[in-house]
Amino acid sequence: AGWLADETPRLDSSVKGSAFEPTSPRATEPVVGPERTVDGFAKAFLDELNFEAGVALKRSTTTDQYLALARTIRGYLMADWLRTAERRRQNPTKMVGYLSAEYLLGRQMGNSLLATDLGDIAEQAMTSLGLDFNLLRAQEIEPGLGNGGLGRLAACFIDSLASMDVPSIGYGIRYEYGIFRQTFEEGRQVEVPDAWLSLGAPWEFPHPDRAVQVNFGGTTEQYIDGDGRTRPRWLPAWNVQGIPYHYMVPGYQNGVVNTLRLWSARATQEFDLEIFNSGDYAEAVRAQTFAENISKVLYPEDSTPQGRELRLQQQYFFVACSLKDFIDRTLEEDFDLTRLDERIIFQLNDTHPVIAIPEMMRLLMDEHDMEWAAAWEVTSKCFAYTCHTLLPEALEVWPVELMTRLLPRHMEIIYRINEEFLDTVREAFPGDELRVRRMSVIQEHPERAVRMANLATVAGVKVNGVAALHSELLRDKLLPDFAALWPNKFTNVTNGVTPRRFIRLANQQLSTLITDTIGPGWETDLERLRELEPYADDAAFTESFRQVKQANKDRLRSILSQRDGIELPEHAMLDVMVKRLHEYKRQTLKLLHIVSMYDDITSGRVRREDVVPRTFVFGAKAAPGYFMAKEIIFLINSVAKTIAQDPRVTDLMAVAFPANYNVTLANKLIPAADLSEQISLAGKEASGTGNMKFALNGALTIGTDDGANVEIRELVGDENFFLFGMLEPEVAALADRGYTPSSFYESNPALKRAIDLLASGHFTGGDRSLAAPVVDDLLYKDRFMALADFQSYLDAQARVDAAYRDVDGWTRSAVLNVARSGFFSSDRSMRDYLDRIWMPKS
Ligand code: GPW
Repeated sequence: AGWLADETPRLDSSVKGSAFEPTSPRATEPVVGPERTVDGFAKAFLDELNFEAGVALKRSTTTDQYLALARTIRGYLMADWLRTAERRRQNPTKMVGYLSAEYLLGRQMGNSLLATDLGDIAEQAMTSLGLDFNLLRAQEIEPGLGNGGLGRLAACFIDSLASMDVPSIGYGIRYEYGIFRQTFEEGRQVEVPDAWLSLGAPWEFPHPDRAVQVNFGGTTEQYIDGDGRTRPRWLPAWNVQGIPYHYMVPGYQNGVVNTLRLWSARATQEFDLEIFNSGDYAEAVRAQTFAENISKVLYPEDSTPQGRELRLQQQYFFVACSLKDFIDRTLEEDFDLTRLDERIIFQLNDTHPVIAIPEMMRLLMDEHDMEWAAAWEVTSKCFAYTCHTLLPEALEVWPVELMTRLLPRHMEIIYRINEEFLDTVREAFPGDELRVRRMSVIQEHPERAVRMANLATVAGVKVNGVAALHSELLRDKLLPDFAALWPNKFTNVTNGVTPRRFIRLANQQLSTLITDTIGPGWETDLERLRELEPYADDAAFTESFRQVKQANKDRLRSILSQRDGIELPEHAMLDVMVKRLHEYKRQTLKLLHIVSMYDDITSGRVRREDVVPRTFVFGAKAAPGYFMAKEIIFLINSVAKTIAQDPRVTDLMAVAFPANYNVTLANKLIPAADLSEQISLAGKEASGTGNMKFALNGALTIGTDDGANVEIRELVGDENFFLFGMLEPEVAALADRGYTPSSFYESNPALKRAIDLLASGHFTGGDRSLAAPVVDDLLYKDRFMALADFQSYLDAQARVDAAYRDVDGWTRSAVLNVARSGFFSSDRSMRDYLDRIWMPKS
């Protein structure tokens, strides 16, 4: 048996002996972590604190203690990590390479404790040392290396891949600054840099020894190679180094620890040499900064790429590092690259990493001597593409001018891919030049640019959308020409979320209730939640279920009080809308409902005793350059403040907008929610994943027939879901007829009252101009048809009120939401990717 071979016993409490025994020769000795006892943990912790950090316990700060605790926990994962890597090396099989510009990981400590099942031991060890475990846990700044749904999906997927022991590796960028921290000043969003590394980075392992060089710019030329063949080559103008940082991705209590490899940019020797030679010290340091800018900051635009040069540099940077890393380090030295597809499938998380396709061609041809046809043969088997949107403004295009300047060789390759592809199109559809133009990888207007989605579709083995409806629209409306050419290329994989983080960690009490009721094991077999169905009518169970919800609400109230100084009423329906601020998601529709309810109460139109008290919670970041989104945030905050100061309504409604919604806050908010708001215009939200988290935590959804809402409703049942709004075909028909929002305003008195009240300045200190940007847009543009869906939304909210008054009926529905949402585990998503894309049987 080799080092750390499979038969090495797993570490568990039965492993005897000190962790700190000198190791015998590494060829035979397993890596042994610290002992799984309270004393063993405390000793390991003190060793970290004293000998690694060089701090005495009684002199140590909370930060010192947090860092030592983190390093102690990761010490317990180390043996499994090394063993997993070695097992994979011994038995090379096809791997999944997940390429994503974003990973919105959330805090690492809780997840690592759950994966190792060390929570109790760690807590007792800290207590035995006189330390406050929860205070230490609260120190962690979550790695916010993503914007929203797309980045969080990547984090859920790598969690599932590890929990299912799928050979896989995640590749991405180690941004020095993640998504900005949101603060409010006078109700307006102000962004603060997210210096998440400033406390130290106990979860990462830098490997400067494994740096990779990445080239940029310059020109290409033809040259005669040793065999007398004319070949192209790239003469780059500058380069940077990529330093890999490894993160552990532990599976759920299964002894597997996968790797997430994030790249950080650093100036190369050449930069340093220039420093030396030029004698211009300041200029040389500037050059260094230039190189390091590449991984400096996450672009905060969600679904609206700005087409910035630095962004393309980031994309190429991490993809070039990753492919080189895989080919040079992961494959055996003599591996035959014409069989590369037997070792890897790269999943492209949207178009951000699509430059990997020409990069793979370049590597195979220019660096590994392959001919075009052979290189294409294998490249076109190594990538699959996931699309996460339908919004035209979200589709990435890169100007040819920029692409040529930054990546001249790649531009040549893209042209050639396109030529051969368009030949195929012309063959299949002779004489159809309009079709050729629509399908071309190069768009001509408004400027010549590379359509990254087309490139991904041409090269990908499969193209998938992220929910059933989305995949259908993707195939039939966004890429119909491609579907006509390659009908079998298109498939669906409905998104999912990890039950480890979003049920076990976020909702411990519900988890305990579930385990007490159906036994353990549901965390990795989430369809087992079905076994809860019979308990929807069980008095004892539903009573406990209600108590759990109330406890989660109480916890949230105390968190919001401490975190934001927000005081919420104890007993009110908790109505939550948390997601990025985007017009298509329609936070304004929610706001119109709130204003309408306020107006009903203050005008006496409804009797106070008929009102179901509600607390509305928003969480949303706006892209810093997205004007309308920021105006909407301001207006929500204005309404919240006015309502809080109006004694006519404070006992019946409250609006809370805690700043800086992130994964950490999501974990506190979602378990407390009664009502989940999923109200995008039908056809615009590709999937949504928050919607799944709420259902799994026993919130009922009010939602449109959009994204994964469709599947949630099918599964939980119509009677346990509040559907409203136009269906996608109705939306399309209305858009074709021509949509005039003002006609809805004119003909609907309730809508008119709500809009007039917003416009009046009532919520903005009497200043009408402050509400005007949002109100005028709604009245005269309303691209996402909020006014058209308003009445239907109001009617659905009335049904929500009625249902909520029936405590037993509501609880029953909530239980059924949990019981019937097991499908939305990201483990199931991974199974679908394996079956339909990565390892298809046929
Ligand atoms: F525009 N999504 C996101 F498609 O969070 F690229 N950021 C993005 O930039 C894009 C999509 C992009 C989201 C979708 O809006 C959401 O519906 C989906 O659930 C999520 O990606 C994961 O698939």
